[in-house]
Amino acid sequence: MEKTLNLFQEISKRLLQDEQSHPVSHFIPSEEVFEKLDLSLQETAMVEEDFAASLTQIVLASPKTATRAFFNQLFGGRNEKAVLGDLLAVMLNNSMYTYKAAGAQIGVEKVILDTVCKMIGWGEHGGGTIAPGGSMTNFMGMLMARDAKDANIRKGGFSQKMTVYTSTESHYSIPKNASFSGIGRQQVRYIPVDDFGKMIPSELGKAIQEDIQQGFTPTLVNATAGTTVLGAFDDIPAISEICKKHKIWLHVDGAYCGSVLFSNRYKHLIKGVAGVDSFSFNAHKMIGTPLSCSLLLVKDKKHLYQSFSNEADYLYQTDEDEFNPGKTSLQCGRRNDALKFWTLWKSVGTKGLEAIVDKQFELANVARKYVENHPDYTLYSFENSISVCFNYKGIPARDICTGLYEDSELMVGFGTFQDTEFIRLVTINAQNDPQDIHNFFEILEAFVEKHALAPTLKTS
Ligand code: ABU
Repeated sequence: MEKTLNLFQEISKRLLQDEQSHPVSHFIPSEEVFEKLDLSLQETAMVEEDFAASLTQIVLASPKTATRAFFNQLFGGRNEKAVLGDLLAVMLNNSMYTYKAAGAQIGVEKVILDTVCKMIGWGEHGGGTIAPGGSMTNFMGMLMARDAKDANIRKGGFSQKMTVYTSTESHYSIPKNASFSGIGRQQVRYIPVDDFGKMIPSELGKAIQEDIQQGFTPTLVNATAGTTVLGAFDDIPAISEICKKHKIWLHVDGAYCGSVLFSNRYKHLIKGVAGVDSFSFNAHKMIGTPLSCSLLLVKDKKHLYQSFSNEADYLYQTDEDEFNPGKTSLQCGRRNDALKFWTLWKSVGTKGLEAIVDKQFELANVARKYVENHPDYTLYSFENSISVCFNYKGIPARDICTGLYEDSELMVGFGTFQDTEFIRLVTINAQNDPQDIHNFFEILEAFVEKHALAPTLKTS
């Protein structure tokens, strides 16, 4: 093992050096990946040096998500202490279903979940679990909503047509989950949003009324805390009032920006979260742990047991349910996604997590100001968001983003709102500084000039 750990260290050091000189890996077209890299598997063992060379080559050729040039998705950067926790979780290889198999690690996860529940404002009934991503925590929220509405579904299947409500700007996992849950994609109602990308509560109320009149059973409203494109926050108190009136489960998908919970300055964006039924956020997004670390919190943990528990004599052999979280998870074997969050939280404290969240808004303000102050840019996003959406000189966003990627200059993506496509700069890497944001614009502008990209969009 020692030799292998040395190899790990060697390759990691090479990666860190390479990130300095090449913050974006050399672009390899997908149709050439098997030609350019030694990915094939063979019958016989490899000579150790050849193995090390192959592995190093693949590592250095992979997209670099921790550098100052990665603004492509809703994660980025590399937090040392969180990486340490994740590496140790791999070394330990506990499965998080029983105390017997994971011991102290179950305690680690419980402390995180209990502390977050307290921060939300939930009492002793609050609870949660950690799942492999926001789509999965949204799915679990949907299943709990379904079973809370009709407990017989677990045994007898559906006896009524249930409906789900979510905004047109919400995550694409909602229709997928409606199909997995048996509710059905056709029973998802897409509620229109206002000019800021937030669900319009009055439209939600109307849609629910219409469904009731037509004999449907409204079952779940999914509100979003940080929509994927604009980073908008739905109005939780207004939506909550409607849900209470109609006795509908309210889940808040905070995968992207629910971590504002840690910030005294920005937690007003999820005001009212204590009154919802379930809430999820991804610590691998704003908090900056390695992928994945998606928390699902529920106001009353009895719903987790109702929807996900099953007896299994061969598995649950010691300890109370509370210490056997296999009874509240979707899967059986579950990797330890808690330790990386704990090592980060333990090392920097809750104040440190707050600083991480606040920094991202600070960087977004830098980017937004830059866009506002330069006449060649048009801004499409709003304050209180870490997605800064813009176009430059009327040039199609996809031309710039794809060109920057293929030229190995920057990683940034594009999105659409109200029929306009734009570049979406995500300032989620709290290790960046304002200068990195200015560099981003400098590189983009130089790229446009070098390639003489032509405008085809109307500028406003
Ligand atoms: N949940 C991942 C969203 C990916 C993106 O919008 O970049």
